[in-house]
Amino acid sequence: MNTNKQTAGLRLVVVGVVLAVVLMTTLFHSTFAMDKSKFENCDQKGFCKRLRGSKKSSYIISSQKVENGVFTATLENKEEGSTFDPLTLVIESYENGIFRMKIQEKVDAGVTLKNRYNVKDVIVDSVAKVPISESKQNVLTNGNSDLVLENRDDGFKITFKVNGEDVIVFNEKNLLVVENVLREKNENYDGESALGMDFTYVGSTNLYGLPERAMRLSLPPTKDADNNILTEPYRLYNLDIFEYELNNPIGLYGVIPLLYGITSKSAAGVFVLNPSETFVDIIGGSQYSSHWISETGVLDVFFLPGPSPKSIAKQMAYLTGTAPLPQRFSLGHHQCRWNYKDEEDVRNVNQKFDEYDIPYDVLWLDIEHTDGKKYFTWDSHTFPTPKRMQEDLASKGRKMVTISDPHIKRENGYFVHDEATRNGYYVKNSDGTADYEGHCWPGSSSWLDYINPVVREYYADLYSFSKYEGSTENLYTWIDMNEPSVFSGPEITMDKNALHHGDLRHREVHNMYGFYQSVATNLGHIKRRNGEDRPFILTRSLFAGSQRYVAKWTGDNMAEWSHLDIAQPMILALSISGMPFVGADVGGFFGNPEEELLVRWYQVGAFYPFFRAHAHIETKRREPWLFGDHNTQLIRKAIARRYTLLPLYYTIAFESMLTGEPYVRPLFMEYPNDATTFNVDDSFLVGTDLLVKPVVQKGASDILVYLPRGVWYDYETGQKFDAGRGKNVSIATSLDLSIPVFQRGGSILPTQQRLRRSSQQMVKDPFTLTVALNRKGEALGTLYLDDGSTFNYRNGDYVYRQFSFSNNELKAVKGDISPLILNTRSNTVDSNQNRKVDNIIERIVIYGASKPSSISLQYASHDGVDLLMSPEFTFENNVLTIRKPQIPITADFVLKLN
Ligand code: MIG
Repeated sequence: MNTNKQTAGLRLVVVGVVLAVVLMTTLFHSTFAMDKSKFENCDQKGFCKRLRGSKKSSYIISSQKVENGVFTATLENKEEGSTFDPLTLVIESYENGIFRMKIQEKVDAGVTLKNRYNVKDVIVDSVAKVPISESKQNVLTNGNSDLVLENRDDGFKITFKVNGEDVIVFNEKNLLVVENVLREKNENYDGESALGMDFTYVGSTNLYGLPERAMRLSLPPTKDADNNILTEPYRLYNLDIFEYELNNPIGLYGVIPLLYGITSKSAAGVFVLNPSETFVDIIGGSQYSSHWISETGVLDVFFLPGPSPKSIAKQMAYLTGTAPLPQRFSLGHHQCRWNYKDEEDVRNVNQKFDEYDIPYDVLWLDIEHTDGKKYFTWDSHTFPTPKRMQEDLASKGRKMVTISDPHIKRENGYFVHDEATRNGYYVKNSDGTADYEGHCWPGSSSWLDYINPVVREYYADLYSFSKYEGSTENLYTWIDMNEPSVFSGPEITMDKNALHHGDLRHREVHNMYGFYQSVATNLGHIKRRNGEDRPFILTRSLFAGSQRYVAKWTGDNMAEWSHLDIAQPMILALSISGMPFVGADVGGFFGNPEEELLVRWYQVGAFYPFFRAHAHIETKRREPWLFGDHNTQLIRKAIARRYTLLPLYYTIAFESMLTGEPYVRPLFMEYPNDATTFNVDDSFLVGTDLLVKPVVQKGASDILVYLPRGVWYDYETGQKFDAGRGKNVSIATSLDLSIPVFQRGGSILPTQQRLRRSSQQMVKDPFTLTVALNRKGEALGTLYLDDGSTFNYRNGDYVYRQFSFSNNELKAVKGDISPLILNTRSNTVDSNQNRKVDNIIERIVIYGASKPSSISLQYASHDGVDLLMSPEFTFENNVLTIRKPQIPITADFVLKLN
């Protein structure tokens, strides 16, 4: 053997490795860019290219009639010999002033329409139709809102009117196209079945919705008023985009096809029920329009009348359901990483949290915990005793989550693969002759066809304790890669011609694949304990309606300040579109955050509805104690803040289940008459009462915060800010001061101030009420309590308290849930509360009161004895603190400032 050659070879290898490392580091750090060559744009898609051009129709409405409360008509193209075939228009109506419009090919007697796919399982059963009548000629009304039909010279338009004002015009631009699936292919027509339509948002230049993408909340136009192209259209196609780019209209993992516009007088929108690939142009000008182009499916549109952004949220929830009350622990702090290596690692991390006295509720295991990426198995070397591991966590009141992806390893002997193969549960290839195969984490894989209800039942049963060996009641689930992500597929997803149950092509249901995995996983969690406890599932992909089954996070962000910044509008876009339980990876998934960024991220993340730290497998370890004592303390403080606010988050989540309002929301949702709020997406409200201003800039020493009208108080110090009719204030900030958080004057917040290891250990802790008075000296608040995990609240096993302050008196009474209930047909909560709890109120803090000379407190004790006392208080820096009133939380009381 020639040693020289060997050394030379070795040297070459070394040089090669060094080069590769340098190259990878530069790639990793400087470009961090998505690989655009992998993804297609509108021009590369036949249907989008055809319809994005100025293809205009000139349909007019004919043979219209209202029968049995339903409007039908024919749309005929005015041009003779037109390639636009006649269409059928059907309009129905639901409660709350919602209209639904469907347009399809007109079918002559004797001809059957090749079925276009009508979406199932998104619209809830509890919706109720309202008959339409014609109030005047060409005016359809549902008693709440109107549609005005008009035939112009160049085509029809339909104007949606709310409170007598025009809000949305359908087909103003004559972009209606329904490519006729009945027609033969010829040189002009390739037999596709694309849909096009346009909506004009009267008087609005602020359009919101269309998640998910890494964009600001108020969506900028993609075309100018003269139809010149500015950017790619917004894309609605669930994709796993590696290292996604900011401010790119391409769609990420999830889709909710809602787009609404607001003015200072109104809000109105459209929800387009179509899960096929869709592009949306926003056309600029003095009022914006949207042009929707879908590859296939049914043209099926819901007109939402608003008239406020909050009522749009409620109308979406009315149609697609609200998010159920989550497990209380899931509102706590989650610790994740790709990957905790083994049981020893888990034990250590768990123990360190206790050592550093940092609360957390859930430890997460990523794909490496499995045996060769075979989900529902464990790597027997690294995780030999998974039950014991979970029980160990449970002994501290903590839970575990494991990941379960929808790709199934094609390995004989792997029970899931064997069963799926035997029973035909996989998605099929395009000619239906074999199971669809692709490449993913485990290598060669196939995908369960969740569109099939039988497969959903099967998959649900995989979560049973007997099938999922090593799982316990304390184990919950994370579903990832469910766009679906297929490494070898076109645009990293499934072949559009792959065949699903019911002869559906993948293109027809693409955006609902993750939705159906969510449905099945949720069902599995319900079934495994016969409905004893509430599921907790996190998903990456979603569609409208997913909020009924899962929580959602925003996927693979980066450890960069710009990603900390964009997380707010991303979370808000999902929140206003019906998905309230959302969060972004704290710390940033790719890359290594500098210490300041990490601390800032915890300070904001502690206010996300879903609060989880996560990191890529190639990043440095970043548990909170690895950045020096001081930073550990700052992170601990941020997390502790979340835990003190858990009663508030839990109360908001309960109310959201009934009202359909999001957990966190943009300022414009609460202050829709203040046009300054329309472009504010770098701060947010928790419920209605906390205004959070993230610090997303390195080295910031002060920061401008827009406070809407009224009075606000620094949440920590009680310092008062009179915002008049709304103004910017400059606030000092530093890592030590944390981020600015304000409490709204007029609110009462329930908190628990004792720091514990996990949420479960706070159950018996006493409460602090923080009362912040408005200009009139008034305030309102609520508190919801239950066992934190079961469905027993349905039978009244809960406590819902209402607190109010006026005329120098703070009163507590039983809360009334009835005004919260969005739809009585879907309400499952008994209004009679019968839960017994022993918690007390240990402190009441009042912002905005003057110093009283004395305080009297009156309430009935447990055994009905009327108690009268004068609790101690202090008054410092304009903050009144009532010490140890020790009132039972369920007692009605009156506390009077004399
Ligand atoms: O392609 O399971 O977004 O959170 O850690 C990567 C490994 C697959 C993507 C998820 C991320 C998770 C990772 N997964």
